[in-house]
Amino acid sequence: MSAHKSVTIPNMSNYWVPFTANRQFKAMPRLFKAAKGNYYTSIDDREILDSTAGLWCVPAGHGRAEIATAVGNQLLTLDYAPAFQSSHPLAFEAAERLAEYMPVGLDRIFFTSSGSESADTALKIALAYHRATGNPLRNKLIGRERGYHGVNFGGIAVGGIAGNRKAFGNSLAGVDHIRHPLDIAKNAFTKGVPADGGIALANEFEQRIMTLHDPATIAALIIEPMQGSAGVIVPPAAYLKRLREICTKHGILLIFDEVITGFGRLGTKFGADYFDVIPDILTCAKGLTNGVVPMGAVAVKREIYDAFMENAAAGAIELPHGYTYSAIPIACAAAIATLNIFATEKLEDRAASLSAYFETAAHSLKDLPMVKDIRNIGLVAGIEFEPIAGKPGALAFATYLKCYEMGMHVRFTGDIIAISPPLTIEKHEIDRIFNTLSDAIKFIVSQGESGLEANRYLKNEQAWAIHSQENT
Ligand code: PXG
Repeated sequence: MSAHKSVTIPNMSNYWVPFTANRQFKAMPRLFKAAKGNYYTSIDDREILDSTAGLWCVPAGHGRAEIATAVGNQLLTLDYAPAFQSSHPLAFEAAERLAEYMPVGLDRIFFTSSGSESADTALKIALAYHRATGNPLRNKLIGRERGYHGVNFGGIAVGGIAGNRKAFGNSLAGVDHIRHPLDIAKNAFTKGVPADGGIALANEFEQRIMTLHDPATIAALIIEPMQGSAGVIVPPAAYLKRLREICTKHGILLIFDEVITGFGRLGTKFGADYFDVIPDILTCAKGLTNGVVPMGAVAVKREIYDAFMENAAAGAIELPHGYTYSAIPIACAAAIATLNIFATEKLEDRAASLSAYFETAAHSLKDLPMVKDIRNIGLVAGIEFEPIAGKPGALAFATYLKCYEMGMHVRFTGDIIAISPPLTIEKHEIDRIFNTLSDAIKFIVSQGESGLEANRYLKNEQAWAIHSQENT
């Protein structure tokens, strides 16, 4: 078996892998060594279909030469310019281009290096805005159950994923959460946006949360238009519009976290465009550079920016906030190249035109055993399993491993599989995604208890190599 000998597994002792069960992973790692288009190559030379666009961040597909060239040239021209008190022309160009891409009115751009930094930046801007405009008592932040706004302290405070919060102490004070809109009992297997219940659910913000807090003390409401990380939660019709009305009525800033929904995922530029609701502040990251250079952005309405400019003393720093890597030249080069690709290839339109086909393919899994719900919008689908008593997440994890063994990368969270391919995906690849997933689920369920044992999926050459070498 000479092919096995060519697989070299690195020493895995030192790297602490994020959001991963490290001991389990290091016993059976999934390592990629190359990527092109909609495919990865695994370290044991297998082609792996990328049904998740990396971590939702590679909308234009892998290995885009336009971006690589722009970044490479930029590195050799101006590698770094101090981000505070000086800058470089490409930062302004990237902001101008992004402003043009944003929903109308959101044309003042603050750059960060990630979605987490964007969330915390947006929350800080909201608090500082109210202070700058003479309302310092507006200092409470409202998030949503099952919301994900990254991993920094502000983001986990307003975020609503219990597992991401409870290990980290007391979090921020003055934070509360509205309910999430997932209602499987009523809406299981809904195709696209659920029709009913949106207004009543949005009204709860006013009727329940505000009565607890006094609306005049609330600075901002932060939500994802579609909740991604917590398992593809599609809001019911009219819900976001009603939330917008309520926020406007009470002077509360509405923040859309579009780290996942931005850059064509729903078949529109942003979720704001899909739902025809314009927030006061919009955050993004991931697809902004096609995932290849860390970069996030916070777009704010011009009035918000102007309020900072008008209310600070002459010569004063209007917003004491920023990062060493805010708008670094290579990130700006990558963002501009990515926006060029979107403009040329109209990837949002491509996603929109594929979404009906994708929806039908996703819902073809409806009658599989253990499948409890299927949700979809644009080029996103969530497949939720019946929970297995005492083994939360085990079926989704086994499905993920089986898919990997079968040559496909999916995401799992709890008992949910999330599919979000590059927007460059082809119809035959959409077929392959859901056929593979269907085969994987059928196989695992047919195996009963033993189908859930992670070790049994160690069947590839990479696994052979791991077990035939000594780890330090
Ligand atoms: N906001 C939202 C809505 C996100 O989805 C972040 C903020 C944080 O971004 P950074 O760049 O700091 O990671 C995210 C990130 C998944 C998955 O598979 C989702 C994210 C990241 C990794 C995996 O659900 N979302």
